[in-house]
This record gives sequence, C-alpha cells and structure tokens, in this order.
Amino acid sequence: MIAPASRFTFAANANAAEQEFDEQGFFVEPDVFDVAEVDALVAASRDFDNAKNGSLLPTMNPHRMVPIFCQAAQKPRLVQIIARLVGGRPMGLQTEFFFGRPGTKGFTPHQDNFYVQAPLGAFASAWLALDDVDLANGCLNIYPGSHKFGLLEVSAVEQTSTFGQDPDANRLACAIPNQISPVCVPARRGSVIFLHGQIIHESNDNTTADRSRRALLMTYIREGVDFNKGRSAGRQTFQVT
Ligand SMILES: O=C(O)CCC(=O)C(=O)O
Repeated sequence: MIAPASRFTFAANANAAEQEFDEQGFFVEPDVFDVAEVDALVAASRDFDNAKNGSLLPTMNPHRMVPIFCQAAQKPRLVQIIARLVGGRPMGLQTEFFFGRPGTKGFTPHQDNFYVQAPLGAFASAWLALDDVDLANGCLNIYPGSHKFGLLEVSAVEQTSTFGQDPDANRLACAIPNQISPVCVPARRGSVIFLHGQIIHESNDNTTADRSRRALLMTYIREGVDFNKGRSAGRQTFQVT
C-alpha cells in the first residue's frame, strides 16, 4: 500500500504534524531542501572515495569530511522540527549518504534505536530524498504505529546479495508485530521523512535500470542522554544549533 501524503506539514501546522508523528511514528515534510541545495549535496558526493572507486557503496558520516553535509544537518528548519521530535535541544549524531545505484539491495526491516540504544523518545532520524523516490527505485517501507511496541527481537538474515548496500547494514531483521503492515512512502526530491527512533522501516531494492535513489540520512539525539557509539557507525555528537 502506498502511504497517503501527510495531512499536515510542520510549516503549516506544527502541532497537528507532531501529533501525526506521535501516532504514526513517521512524517513526510515536503520541500525542506530546495533544488539548489539538493544539487549541491549530490555534486559534493561525487568526490567521495566510493564514487571515485566506482563501488558507490554508502558513505558513513560525510558531515565529518565535507562542510556542506554538516551544514545540511544544521539547517534551521530541519533542526527546529527535530527539536520537537526529540523533546529538547538536539545534537547531531551520525550521517550516511546512500548512492542507491540501480540494482542496489534494500535494507532489511529494523528500528534505528536498536543500534543507538537511546532513551525512548530522545532519538530521531531525518531521511532526505536527493532524488524523486518511489517503489521502483527503492523508497522506504514504514510500519505505521510500530514505534509503540518497544525494541523488538532481531534475527540473522541470509544475505544473497548486498549489491550497492553496506554489507554490515542488513545482517539482521527485526520481528514485525502481527497486526502491523507496511506502507510504501514515496518522497519528492528535497523532502525529509522524519522517523521515530523505534519505528520499523526497511527499503525496497532499486529495480530500475537507470534511476539512482540518492538519500542522506541524518540522525539526532537529545543533548546529554546516553547512546551506543557503535563500531562501523562511530557515533559522536556534534552541534546543530
Ligand atoms: O536508505 C536506505 O536504504 C535505508 C536507510 C535506513 O533505513 C537507515 O539507515 O536506517
């Protein structure tokens, strides 16, 4: 099922949008980044090692390498929304750039906070679409309401291919509560999908022959709370306000 567009935007009615986030566990805000900003991020990604070596594998923490990615994570409109979602002053935590070349394998179902281990409600993710994203080129599938089930059991997944994807990223899949079904969430270039730390989400394979699905994941945590640094993620807070 394709998710209907969010009924409210933070720009038009922040309280209603926040309520929708609390109920559903995610929210799509259109046009957070304009065309020039998206173009600049895409252009900067061409200098990453994984672009130059042709692997086009995801690049971890580009905000530490190229200032424009740090500036993206600090964008006031984004940070104002995130501050409401994490219930206090936010700190940046981790970023990841996905090239999503044609053929890229999707991510298995997971809850970001399984890895981050932050207190409930203190951690959220912002997933910025850098291309128009739909079912064919690998949009996110989100399980509305699944953030209310706590941290769920995970089990190992047999990986037949990790093409285009971080091989460490989807060795596990979380259990899905029986009563919860996913919705496919298309997003226009420049939109941000805000994700509750415990919402179950996954991504589809990019089945197109010629359409990349670039995205920038930016994660945030309420200032002062504990979290798990992780091995490959190397999480470390940075100022966004
Ligand atoms: O962009 C993707 O394919 C999945 C990203 C994601 O779900 C994550 O990094 O938590």
